[in-house]
Amino acid sequence: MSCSTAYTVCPHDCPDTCGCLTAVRDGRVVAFRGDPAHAVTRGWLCAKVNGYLDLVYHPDRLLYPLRRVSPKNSPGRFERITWEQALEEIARRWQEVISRHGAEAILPYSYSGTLGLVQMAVASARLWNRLGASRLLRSICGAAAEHAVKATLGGRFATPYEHVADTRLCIVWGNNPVSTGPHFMPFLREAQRRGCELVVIDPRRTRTARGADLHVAPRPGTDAALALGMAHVIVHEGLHDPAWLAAHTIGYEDLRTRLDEYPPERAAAITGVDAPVIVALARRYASARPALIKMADGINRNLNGGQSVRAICTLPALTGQYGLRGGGLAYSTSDYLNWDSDAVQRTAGCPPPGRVVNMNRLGAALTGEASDPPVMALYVFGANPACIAPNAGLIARGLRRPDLFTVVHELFMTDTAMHADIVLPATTQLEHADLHKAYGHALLAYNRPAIAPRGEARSNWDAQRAIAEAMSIATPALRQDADTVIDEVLAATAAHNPRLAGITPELLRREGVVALTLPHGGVPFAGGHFTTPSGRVELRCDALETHGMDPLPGWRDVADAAPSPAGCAPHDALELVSPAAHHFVSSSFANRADLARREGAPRVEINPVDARRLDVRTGERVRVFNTRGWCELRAVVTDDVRPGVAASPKGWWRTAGGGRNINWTTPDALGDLAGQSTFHSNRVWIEKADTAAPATEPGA
Ligand SMILES: Nc1nc2c(c(=O)[nH]1)N[C@H]1C(S)=C(S)[C@@H](COP(=O)(O)OP(=O)(O)OC[C@H]3O[C@@H](n4cnc5c(=O)[nH]c(N)nc54)[C@H](O)[C@@H]3O)O[C@H]1N2
Ligand SMILES: Nc1nc2c(c(=O)[nH]1)N[C@H]1C(S)=C(S)[C@@H](COP(=O)(O)OP(=O)(O)OC[C@H]3O[C@@H](n4cnc5c(=O)[nH]c(N)nc54)[C@H](O)[C@@H]3O)O[C@H]1N2
Ligand SMILES: [Mo]
Repeated sequence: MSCSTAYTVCPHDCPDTCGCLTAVRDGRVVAFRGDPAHAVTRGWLCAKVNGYLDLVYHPDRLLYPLRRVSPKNSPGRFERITWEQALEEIARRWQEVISRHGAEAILPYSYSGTLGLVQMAVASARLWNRLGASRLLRSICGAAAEHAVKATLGGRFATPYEHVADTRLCIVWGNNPVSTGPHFMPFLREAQRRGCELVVIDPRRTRTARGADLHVAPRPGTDAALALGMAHVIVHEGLHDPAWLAAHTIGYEDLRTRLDEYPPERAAAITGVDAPVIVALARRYASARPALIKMADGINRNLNGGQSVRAICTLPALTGQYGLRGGGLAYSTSDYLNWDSDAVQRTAGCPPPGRVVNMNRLGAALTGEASDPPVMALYVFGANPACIAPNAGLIARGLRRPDLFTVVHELFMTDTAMHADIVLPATTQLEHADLHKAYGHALLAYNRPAIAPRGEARSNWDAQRAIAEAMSIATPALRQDADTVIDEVLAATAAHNPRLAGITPELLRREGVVALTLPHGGVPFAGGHFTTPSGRVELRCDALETHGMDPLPGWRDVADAAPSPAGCAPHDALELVSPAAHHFVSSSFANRADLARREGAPRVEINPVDARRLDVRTGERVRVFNTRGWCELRAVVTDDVRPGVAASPKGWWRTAGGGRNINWTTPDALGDLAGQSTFHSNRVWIEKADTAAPATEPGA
């Protein structure tokens, strides 16, 4: 009998990036738990990952390569093949595509099944650069917020969770950490015990909002007006910090002029939040020190997302709160450590970079928007676009193209894998090596493979190396194993990032988790230092003009531009947000029976006022639709959403909802900055499901 414990890291898309201890006996994992010594995990795991072994040993795991034996526009039926057969077919089909259409006709599509350096970052880069394939614009999640924060502050640096105990007022703005970053919560609760007030700004009463002193529910996409309304009050009542503004910002005079457009009454009319609430919140925020604004990416997934974030970023500047321990802005820690791009990409000797395809336009790209050349081969890994990407009905239509050669590398037969020509089995995190930085904290952790790959599963990187070999690509960058990649990228990054001082591969492999070295005890922007071109907070940011954006924060009256369906009045539409489900991560885990049971049937929440008008009661089946598509869901009548707004959590596979899910309705229009997805700028109509289905929509 052999026993051992491996240090592993939760690879999922979550700011917490937990450290885990994995006990193995005779080649099988017998215990999996949170690392008690990890400063954020502190010994406990969330509802989803606590049962991670149910995912690793799930009876539905794909264990062998499969080849499609049914036509593309019919339900997928597959036969088992060997890796040699799969690799031979992929190499042959890609060579054909390259010789007829060029390498840009190959599109790799991946996102956040794992966030590791090797299995995500390097696996999304090297092979595709070498081929000269199309490049994917990775804009489905937080592109606009990222750009807005970088333009305004210079980088994503955030107040550490540990400092939140000192916070006196916390505004959680369009973020639901009870579900989406649960390890933040004990730190916030500690602050609340010490008297910190909690305000949650969200169109929906979330689990986080339930624990708040004040829940403010604006209409989706109006946060810029709310923030500028608060800024108006702060400046007009002299609650701002002129000395700090003079020393550390540019564009304050211009911003002040802009604020004239946002008196509380106008902000109220735009947001649907009463003017006295805006005034009181502004006064409260400006008088609390330290005050922290905590946000994530949910707030940016609409047509105004970039400007919403820009406007919010002005508030800690107006009150001089950047650089204050426990104050300022907690968005993301991503820019403490950016992997050396050359070491990740290894573009030397590669063909010219391929064209860029915005991942939010996948359905459009597959059905004609990408025409020169058309997309003829798709390689999907660590992503489930047929379920979780916008306008999913159009994606399904594209995936049904008989002339499209689709390879999906997956753990499970997902909605996307069902459309594949070749399915390759992937390893879970316990079966491969990787290195993980985090976006919620500044700890770096090494994931040691705890067990051998199940069946014939291979990691993303191993599968791609095998494809390179099958294509006779001999470049050394595609020969290295995962640990060699880690060592090389770490060394190249350490050469120019002092935060890695003293952190060696040996240390990481020995300790599992190591803290980056941050100056000023980890207080971001201490001393008022910003890494923008001006070295200051750019309240006015001229660089944004090159993105076609107003250099000053502002609100635009824009909405889902899709026409109303025949017979539907525009004023009967509801604005639908589709936020995170508590028990899934995007569509990951939604096939675990225990978690699906706890999350309940796919649902849409509507306010009693709208429910009366629609004659709908809790538990009834309703059809949610617009001109993009429709799906059927269970109605939940609740005042958790404001009148005129509906909410349907993301993540259920279409098999759970009669062949479709909420993404059959979500828009593939792009936001105001960085090609951002706009899931929450979604106008839908709702009716009881016993009437006939609408006849025309792309996914039909
Ligand atoms: N349990 C769980 N955890 C997750 C995920 C998951 O799916 N499930 N997903 C992971 C991923 S990929 C990400 S990016 C993060 C996201 O983390 P969050 O941003 O916290 O998650 P979301 O639920 O997408 O959005 C947060 C809130 O924004 C609200 N919202 C939507 N539109 C607006 C708006 O216009 N204004 C305001 N003020 N609020 C708005 C929604 O109602 C929602 O409650 O979470 C990660 N963690
Ligand atoms: N309606 C709506 N839709 C949304 C959002 C929203 O707010 N509303 N949010 C969007 C956001 S924020 C995001 S980040 C995206 C996420 O979109 P995706 O990144 O597509 O996320 P998942 O649905 O979790 O799909 C990840 C897949 O990777 C697989 N996987 C896990 N580990 C591995 C591995 O090591 N190798 C391989 N090959 N596969 C693996 C999992 O089984 C899973 O099927 O969803 C977006 N979708
Ligand atoms: Mo995300």
